[in-house]
Amino acid sequence: MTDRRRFLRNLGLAASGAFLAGCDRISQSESGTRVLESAEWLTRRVQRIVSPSTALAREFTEADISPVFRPNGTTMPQTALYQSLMKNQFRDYRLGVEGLVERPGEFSIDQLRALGERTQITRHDCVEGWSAIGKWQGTPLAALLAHVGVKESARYVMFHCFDEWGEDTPYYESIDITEARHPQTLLAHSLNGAPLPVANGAPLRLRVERQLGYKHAKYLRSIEVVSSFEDIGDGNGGYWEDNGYEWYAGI
Ligand SMILES: Nc1nc2c(c(=O)[nH]1)N[C@H]1C(S)=C(S)[C@@H](COP(=O)(O)O)O[C@H]1N2
Ligand SMILES: [Mo]
Repeated sequence: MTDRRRFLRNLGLAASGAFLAGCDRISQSESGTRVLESAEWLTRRVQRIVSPSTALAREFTEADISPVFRPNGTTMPQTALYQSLMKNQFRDYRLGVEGLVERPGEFSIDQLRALGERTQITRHDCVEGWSAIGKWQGTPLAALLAHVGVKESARYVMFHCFDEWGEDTPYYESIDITEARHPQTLLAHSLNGAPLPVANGAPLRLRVERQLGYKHAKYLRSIEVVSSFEDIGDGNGGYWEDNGYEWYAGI
């Protein structure tokens, strides 16, 4: 853990401790959860102050690339739609773009590539305690958002995935608009110079380099620009968030 992360964590704990000490009854109630969430929100605000929203995640060299980029979570989506796209080498794949945008639409990988391209060698950190360094190539999400035109009321970008965890529960994730426009936030189509392997999220996945692995949604089906994610899934902004993980997973 870096000193900065430790500092932020302590600050988060101190803040929630201060709230809870004075509000024992609230901590037992439903609004107690909200107090804890506000501490997480505070951590994010402080992290933004300590490291500005434009700070880049560290980038590495070709020599640092891990021989194997370990796949994790879903490695082969079982849904009929995904299976049929895969049989055709994803030639019919289109990313849906919807929600609070001026020009919603569907984009092939080639259309996305025409909007812009970035390559970056970064380290992926999973909460389960492993890391891997890989070279990612893709379209900056900022370029796609500029192309479709984001409406004033937009606050978050949701990522809807092809794979399901349990019946009718697709994996999903979300980030805020600032993170979405960060230069290293990519819709990646390639890993280490080759099209994404299925195990790592083919044909398109998110890279959001300043956050933990579970934020990097694989198997992207569509993205949706929203003002709130209260009504999506269980309302916590992501599949793992609905199962207790933090929404802001800064490294
Ligand atoms: N759609 C989808 N995205 C996902 C997951 C998943 O199961 N499904 N797992 C997450 C987790 S916990 C991690 S660590 C990374 C793993 O990416 P990798 O398979 O390329 O290593 O993907 C993330 N994105
Ligand atoms: Mo992970």
